[in-house]
This record gives sequence, structure tokens and C-alpha cells, in this order.
Amino acid sequence: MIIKKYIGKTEEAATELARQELGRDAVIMNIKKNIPKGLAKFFRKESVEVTAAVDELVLEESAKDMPDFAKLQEAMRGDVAPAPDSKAAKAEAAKRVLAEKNQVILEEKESVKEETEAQTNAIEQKLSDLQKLLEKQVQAAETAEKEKKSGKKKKISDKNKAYLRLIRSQMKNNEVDEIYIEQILEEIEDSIKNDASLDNVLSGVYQKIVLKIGRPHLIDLHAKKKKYIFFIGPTGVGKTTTIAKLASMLKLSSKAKVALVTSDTYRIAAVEQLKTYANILGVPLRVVYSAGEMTEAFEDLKKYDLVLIDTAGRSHNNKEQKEDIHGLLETVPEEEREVFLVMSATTKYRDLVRISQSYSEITKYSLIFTKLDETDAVGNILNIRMLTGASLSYVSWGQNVPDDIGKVDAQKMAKQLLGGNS
Ligand SMILES: Nc1nc2c(ncn2[C@@H]2O[C@H](COP(=O)(O)OP(=O)(O)O)[C@@H](O)[C@H]2O)c(=O)[nH]1
Ligand SMILES: [Mg+2]
Repeated sequence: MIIKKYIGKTEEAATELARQELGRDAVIMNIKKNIPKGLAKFFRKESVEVTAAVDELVLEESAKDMPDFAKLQEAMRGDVAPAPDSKAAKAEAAKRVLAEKNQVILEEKESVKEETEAQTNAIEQKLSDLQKLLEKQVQAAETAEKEKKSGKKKKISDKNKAYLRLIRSQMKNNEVDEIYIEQILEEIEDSIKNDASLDNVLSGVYQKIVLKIGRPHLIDLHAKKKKYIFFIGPTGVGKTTTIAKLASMLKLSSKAKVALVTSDTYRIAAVEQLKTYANILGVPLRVVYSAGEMTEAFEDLKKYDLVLIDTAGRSHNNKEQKEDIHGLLETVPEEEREVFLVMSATTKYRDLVRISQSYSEITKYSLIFTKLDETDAVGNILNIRMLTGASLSYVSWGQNVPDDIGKVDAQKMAKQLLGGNS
């Protein structure tokens, strides 16, 4: 994992800088506003410090498309000085110009370890509640151990093991699958120093989880080509409600021209439900009964920026119904469509596995989880993300349209998974 800090005038500027350097898959770990106090107010401007990280694996992946990226990366670590006319040097120069333009200060590179330690402070604050709880438990465990061994000094690595045990049990309580708990802990175990404090261990796991959750994949108005957005998933999970929430959000905040289509004609009430929302939002709704009609509807809705398509909840076990969904998706070329699989966070893990695997056979998708208000355990979200490799996107936490929806917040979720107050 590579972790670095970026400072910009705004959160967006700092984030953009991080993405320029670490790539599009960089994940934001922490955001801190620097508001100058006292005299500094007069000669220093407000700035935002963003801590971003990326897995080396991801960097290597993106290096494939950008042949000199790896060299640049190395150069930035101070291992290799790029030849003056190399692509890497040019990229480096371009980056400097960008930094100047945005009046941003790119922090000097430091070793990953040092960065991680600096990081700890911010995370420590955020996780302070959890930390107190864990510290107490560790003390209790240590006392018990000491009593047993009567006075013998404990090895530090045992302490680390105790920390990991506690973190493991927190994650287990939040229903993270043991396979993924072990995977995450294994990945950070090597990087934990023997004398690491609980802060170090905790922040290591926290960062790993944030990375695993990844960047949410959102509906992108600027990706003009991908304008047909399908919502698929079992009945009653909240597809229609989610569409209403998103349509409203997109229309109000992005001023996008949104249209709705529904192919859920199996229940009259389902059509009425979406019609009501469409009327309130003042957006057109087309009801289609077949793939043929779908194509016609799309032709009529050409001038809209985004077309959100509701589908009937189908049984993922039924082959014919799966073919139906496939047929509907096929009315749009793959590069013009976006598919969201909607599932409820309250569904039991085994069913989530079956549902997601079954839809994987039909299409690629991003994940939306609903009904977070009805469960405390968010482990399933991480489980399915790790199982399918599909991006997380939005989560919803109530029946209110349009308020109860938002993008997946990796930092908040990681804290929740570790048992901290989110
Ligand atoms: N508590 C809660 N209820 C939700 C949420 N999203 C949807 N619902 C409710 O779940 C029920 C089914 O929603 P609907 O959109 O009709 O599901 P669909 O069959 O997948 O289209 C409705 O009563 C919704 O109000 C959520 O995030 N939290
Ligand atoms: Mg519905």
C-alpha cells in the first residue's frame, strides 16, 4: 500500500492531485481542513489536506496502460532519477505545473512507514472510542495473562497478536466473513512492527479495509455514453424507491435531464408507484412490456441525459427469468449501459452470495445496498464486495425519497466494521 498526503485549496483540488499521482483508483482515507489560527490567519490561506492510498497491485495494473508510470513511481520514491527527456520526467514536469496552477503544495515524499505513522494521529482521533474500548479489553487480557504467568514479562509480538484477536472479534461481530477477516489481517500482519502500538495496528487494518471497500462507482453524468442505467435485483429490496431517490438527486443537484422506464409490469401497483414518483419529479415515464418496446422507448427518449430503468424482481434461480433480464439488457450495447444490482443489507449472507453470483452470470454490475437502517451489521457489504469484486456505489437507509440515500462512505464503513462510532 502506498499512502500519501496532498494539500489543496479545496478538497476537490487535493483529491485531484492525489488521483493524478496515485491513479484513479486512489482511495481517500482522511480529509482534514487546515484553518489557520491566530496570526497565521493573516498570511496563510485555508487549505484541505487529503490522505490518499492505493494498493501497489492497483498501481501495477494501471502501470500497464501507462508504460512509464512504474518508473515515475520509482522516481517519486527517490530510487531512480528519471532521464531528463524520458516520459517520466515529462510527466513529473507536467505535475509540477499542475501543482503550481492550483496553488497546491505537494508534500515531499516520505517513506511509507513514516507516512503511516503521521496518519495515525488523524485516525486515532476518529477511532478514539473504539480505541478506548479495545485498550480496556487488552488491559484486561494482559492482567489475566500476567496473573497466570505470575510476573513473567510478555513478548511484544504477543501483544500484537492480542490486538489482532480483538480486531478480529470486532469484525466478526459485524458479520465480516472469516475468510475475508483473515485475508485482511494477513495482508497487514507483515507490515506490523513488533513494538507497534494499538494505534498502529488499528490504523493499518482501518486503511486496509478502506482500500478494500474502494472508491464508490457512481452514476457519471459526464460519461455521456453510459446513459442507460438498469436496476436489477430481487423483489422488495427497494429498486423502485432507489430509482426515485436517485432520479430526484440527479435532477436536483446535477440538473440532469432524467427519464424513467419501467418493465416491471407484473404488478399494477409497481407501475403506479413509479408513475407517482415520476409525476412528483416532473420526469417522463415509459412503461414497456417487451424488449422490442424497450428499444422504441429509448428511441423516444434520445434527448435525455440519463434513462433509469426499473425491472421486475425476478427469481435468480429461474433460468427463463434470467434470460428475460439478459434480453432487456441486450437492448442497449454494453458500452452504453450501466447496471446496478440492488440488494438489501438485511438479506442473509448465503442468499446474498447466491443472488450476486447468479446475476454475475448475466452481466457486470455495481452494487447498491438498501435498508441499512434495519441492520447494524455492515459486514455483508464488505463480504459481497470482496466476493464479487464489483464496485460498491450507493447505500440507502430509509424509506424517505429523496433523502435516505448516499454514496458509499468507505471511511465511515471501515469505522463501523471495526466497531467504532461512525
Ligand atoms: N427501511 C427501509 N425501507 C426501504 C428502503 N428502501 C426501500 N424500502 C422499502 O422497501 C419496500 C420495497 O421497496 P420497492 O422500491 O417497492 O422495492 P422493489 O420491489 O425492489 O422495487 C418499500 O416499502 C420501500 O419503502 C431502505 O433503505 N430502508
Ligand atoms: Mg419495484
